[in-house]
Amino acid sequence: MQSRTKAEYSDKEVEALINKEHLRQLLGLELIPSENYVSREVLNAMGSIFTNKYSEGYPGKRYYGGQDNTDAVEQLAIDRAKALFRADHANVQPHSGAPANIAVYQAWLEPGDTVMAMKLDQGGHLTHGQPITSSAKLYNFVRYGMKDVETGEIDYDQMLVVAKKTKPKIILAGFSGYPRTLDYRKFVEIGQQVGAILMADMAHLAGLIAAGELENPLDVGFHIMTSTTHKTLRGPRGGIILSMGEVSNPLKAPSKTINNLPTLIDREVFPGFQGGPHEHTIAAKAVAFYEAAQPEFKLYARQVLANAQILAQELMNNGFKLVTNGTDNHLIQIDMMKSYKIDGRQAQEILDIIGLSANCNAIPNDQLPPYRPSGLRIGTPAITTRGLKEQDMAQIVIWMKEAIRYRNDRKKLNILTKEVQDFAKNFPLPSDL
Ligand code: DSN
Repeated sequence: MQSRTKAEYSDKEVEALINKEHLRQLLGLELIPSENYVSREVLNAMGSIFTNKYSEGYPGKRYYGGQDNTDAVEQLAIDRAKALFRADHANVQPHSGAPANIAVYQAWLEPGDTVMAMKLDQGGHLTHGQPITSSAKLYNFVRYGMKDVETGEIDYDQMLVVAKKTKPKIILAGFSGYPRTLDYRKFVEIGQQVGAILMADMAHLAGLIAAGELENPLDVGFHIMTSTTHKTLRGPRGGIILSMGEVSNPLKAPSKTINNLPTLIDREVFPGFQGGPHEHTIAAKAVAFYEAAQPEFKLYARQVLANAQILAQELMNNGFKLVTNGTDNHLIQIDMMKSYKIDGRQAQEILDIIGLSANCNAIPNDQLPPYRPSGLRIGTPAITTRGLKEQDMAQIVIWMKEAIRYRNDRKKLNILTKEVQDFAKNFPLPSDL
């Protein structure tokens, strides 16, 4: 298929690589749960001439001239994000999820303060205090985790015990690898008992929350929600910070109160942590927020969840051992060692050969190292955008199983690759439509 967004470049090397990547995306199926395919409108806004403009500051309070249009587009993104997530304030400038999380930590914490976050092998993200990160060097991270790895239920009693002992300033709900539902109300209760603010990192779930298919932590007492904009939300690569409280002039330092969180965060994003915002990305975020508010997006989110249910069931029917034995959201963690006695990286590489893209991931109590862990993480946001439905999930599992079984048989892998390509071609990339 010819790409509608295909451009001619005098730089033939870059042109060739873009075309090859287009073909890889078109002929394969994206199962990485943090990835998605954007619309042509999002892609065009990203490639718009807003990229030419510097706009340090916030709408109406910039340090450079010529800001009529950047002000308007950023304000549009802010207003749409607030409406979508029922937040008092939105900062749409973070370049991605990691800067968004760091800006929140810096807005509220002093060096040495404690943050309570999910155990990293149970789904917590790098920016939730992985020892090698800058945040872990500045702040003290303590952990909560599952009571039972077979169900994924969080041990809230133990969480309260640890919170009372360690007095965290922030309790963080969120993950990049946990397939179950968090009880946000229990987080709020614990936070209230120990005087912590409640922060949700909803990078993975934001689109499903925007669509009203999953609960919004801000509706039940959370103070802050960070997210990337490119996962289930299906926007450009970027970040946002939503918060509750009063919005005041970011040029004046406010006192450190919960009510002032929006302003504390604004000041920490700029000038605290970032310089010029990327207004072309902010324009694309505005488009994505518009798209996420449409009725079709609700149907999309529903289908993501329905596909994940069937995919999980098909995997289990075919001998794959899933962490927590299923999923409540869009992502699935497979224990590849228990399933087929290969590690997650081997599985990822085998699937890559036939055009199924997945990623290896640590699983609870993993005995293997992070670069070669036992788990394989897959999910349904991207394939659902391509148009795959419940009836297609069984076929994906058959390809996965066959690829693993015939991993040393090049001829068989070639046949599987052709099958995946012939199938995938029927589901164009949305930016090609
Ligand atoms: N890299 C993202 C993910 O795959 O979940 C998290 O930032």
